[in-house]
Amino acid sequence: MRAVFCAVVCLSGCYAPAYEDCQISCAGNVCPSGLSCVAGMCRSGGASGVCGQGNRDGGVDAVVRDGSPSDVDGDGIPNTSDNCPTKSNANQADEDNDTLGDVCDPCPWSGTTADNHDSDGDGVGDGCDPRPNVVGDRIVLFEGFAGGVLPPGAMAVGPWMFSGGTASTVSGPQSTLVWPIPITSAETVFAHGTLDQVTNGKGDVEVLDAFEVANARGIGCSIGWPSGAVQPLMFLLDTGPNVVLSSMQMTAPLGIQTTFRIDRTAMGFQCKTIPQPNTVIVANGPMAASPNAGFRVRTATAHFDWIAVVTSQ
Ligand SMILES: [Ca+2]
Ligand SMILES: [Ca+2]
Ligand SMILES: [Ca+2]
Repeated sequence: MRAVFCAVVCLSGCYAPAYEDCQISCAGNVCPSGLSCVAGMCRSGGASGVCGQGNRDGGVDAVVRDGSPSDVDGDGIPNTSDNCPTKSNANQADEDNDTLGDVCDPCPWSGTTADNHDSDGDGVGDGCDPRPNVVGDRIVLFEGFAGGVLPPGAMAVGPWMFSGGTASTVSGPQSTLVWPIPITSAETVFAHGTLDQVTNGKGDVEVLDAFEVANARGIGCSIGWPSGAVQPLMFLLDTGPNVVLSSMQMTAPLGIQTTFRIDRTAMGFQCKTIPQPNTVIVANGPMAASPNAGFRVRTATAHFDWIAVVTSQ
């Protein structure tokens, strides 16, 4: 009797997943980064069973995992040294070096205490939450390129290289690297990258949102020298017809690490780049039926450190 009691205490006390496995359905096989579609639900590694049956972890997921008690997420890293003990992350990637692995970090690209604090309790830390006082946001993609290869789920066109925690591409007509994202009422794309060189004075780097792979149409939040531009610009581009929707002059951005942010609500897009011109430009653009987010580089050499997508329900 005592043995049974101890076993129950250990299971309920040792197993407290930060992520529930029966909360997100995966219509279209699209799941947040780090999760995979199993039997219609997005689940972290090691999860099995039917939603709504059993209660091993005491949460609403009620899915039994395959891992042993000493490695509950089954990723090969013992609980005691796993930077995400209840989410499978064999590579232990930790972009911001705050000791929380990317897949369970409430703010994976900034490790300050204030940025990790989650004021509205929706699982997204204030520093990464586009709406830190409105519940309902979710990180559906975070990729820090720790794997050294094309990340799972990403689609690449052109010469991309992955090493040292970056994705880079060399001068060519254009290179794209995109990930499918769920269709929601609004989303925010964050990315960190650098335009290193352009070819013959022309070239740009874009962070894409609402991008359709089939016809290469979407919105680009871009910096550089688009065709015909004399001065460097930060601009919002409709990538299909290659039309600049809104723009602002900036000083030459070559070699400057830049944080990009695109906010979409319905068909309205806002673009901001930091450190410069550090202003918001807005435009209406196309809304994709099968949206992707990612990067595009045209006649330039560039590298990226990470990308994230946060959706709002
Ligand atoms: Ca883990
Ligand atoms: Ca972290
Ligand atoms: Ca939040």
